[in-house]
Amino acid sequence: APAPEDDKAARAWLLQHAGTFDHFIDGQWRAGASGERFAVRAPATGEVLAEVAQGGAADIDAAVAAARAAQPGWLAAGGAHRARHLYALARMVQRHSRLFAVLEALDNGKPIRETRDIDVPLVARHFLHYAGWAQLQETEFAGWAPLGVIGQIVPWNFPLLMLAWKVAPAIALGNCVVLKPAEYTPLTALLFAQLAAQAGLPAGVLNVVTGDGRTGAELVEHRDVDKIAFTGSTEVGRSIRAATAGSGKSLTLELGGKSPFIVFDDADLDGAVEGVVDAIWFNQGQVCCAGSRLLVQEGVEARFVDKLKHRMAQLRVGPSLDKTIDMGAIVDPVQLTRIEALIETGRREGCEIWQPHEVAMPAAGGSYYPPTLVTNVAPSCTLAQEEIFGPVLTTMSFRTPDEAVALANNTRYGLAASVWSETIGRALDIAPRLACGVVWVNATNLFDASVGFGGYRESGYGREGGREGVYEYLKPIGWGKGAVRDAA
Ligand code: TXE
Repeated sequence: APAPEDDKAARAWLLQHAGTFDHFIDGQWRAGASGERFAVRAPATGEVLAEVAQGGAADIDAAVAAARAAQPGWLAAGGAHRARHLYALARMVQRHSRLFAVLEALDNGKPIRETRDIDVPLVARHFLHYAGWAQLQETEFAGWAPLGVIGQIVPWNFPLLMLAWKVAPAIALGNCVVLKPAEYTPLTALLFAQLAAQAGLPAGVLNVVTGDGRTGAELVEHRDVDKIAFTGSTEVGRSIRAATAGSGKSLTLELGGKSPFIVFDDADLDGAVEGVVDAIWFNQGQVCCAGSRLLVQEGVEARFVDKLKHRMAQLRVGPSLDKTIDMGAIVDPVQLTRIEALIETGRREGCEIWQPHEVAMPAAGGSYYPPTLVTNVAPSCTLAQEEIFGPVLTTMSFRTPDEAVALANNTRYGLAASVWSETIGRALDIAPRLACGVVWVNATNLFDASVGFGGYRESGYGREGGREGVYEYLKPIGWGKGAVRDAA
């Protein structure tokens, strides 16, 4: 087996800071006003990686002031100038891709193969994509102006990628940002901010304030923030919506999901099995659009479930820097407990829980959960309705396409869906009937910076990526010549 990924560079960066991190405000490290810090752990082992500042109102205030002060100059410099900075950020990520990939894997617990091959390349891709839009700003968006200061709150499942989804369009279009990373995984955002400053990004354009939900709430409530962009739980999304109502702040919410994975009897079953692996065991199922509800057409259900169980038995669970693993650790013991509690509820409600005994769990220390298949699921039971956000797949069967659509739409969420059939007409017929923002046909988890991503219903609203993502960071101001510049 190949040796585990070398973590020397990531360890050296942590050591440079003596494992202790301040906020990154106005182009420099700034000690938190309260002096309070919290520990950030590696989910694979439980080891403390760093102590990070717990931000409060004074820190948020300083960061918002820095963003406000920087914004007019950042806008006035023009789209072509901002594009050069975004290209430089993309190159910076590419140059340090190994360091980012290892640090992300350490901090989040996900497999190094995922951070190396998916997260980090997509981060660079987002900055490249929005550099293009920055260059077009004055010609394509003459009647539009940036919003100003943007508060961005991101989750822990794709810490660096969610930073890119939010920061790239915001700063490309002349806004300045205060970013609040998730408390479990703040390290790659701090590294990004530091390297961005070294790559010449002007002070104040991107500020990072670390902390937990209280820090996020301070950012949401700050009077001088023009927009909040949030990705996280539906529950917190709801509280942010209430807190911003009537404040004049713009808001986009990317929240939870319970996405269906629909397999028709004429599907390429082996291909669909690989699709399921990607849909629910990628990032241990901690994915907002995870295909967590398998719906299989009756005639092939038994055969499909057999194939799937066989494949599940081959999955490898292990520490994040092991290059041979398919699944890493759950981000935090709190999340692990949530998953275990939901499974217990499922058992009580009569669901059957299956876990392959062939899959060995790593020795104690980290937070691991095995790949899990749930059968005998009633459409109304907890495991069919609640987002589990773990490596747990529920299965149900359907007879007709209409029944598949009804089952698929029978949740309060509406983020994504995946449809598998060799009859393309059938797949394309049901795709628009699925109440969700993204539908993949004979594929799953395809993301690109050029395509808008987002949900309906309790999965939130607004789109990230592509042209739709541009409009999330602009406001219409009329069509006068030079309107963008006048708005500054
Ligand atoms: O999310 P939170 P948690 C879902 C998933 C998961 C559950 C709980 O089901 O099991 O949420 O995860 C910040 N004002 N998703 O508790 O709390 C917080 O500090 C402002 C789905 O970790 O929503 C972090 O930066 N901000 C999801 C971010 O919100 C607040 C990804 C997300 O944390 C805040 C993550 C407040 N009052 C969890 N409270 C997805 N859709 O991808 C917390 N935060």
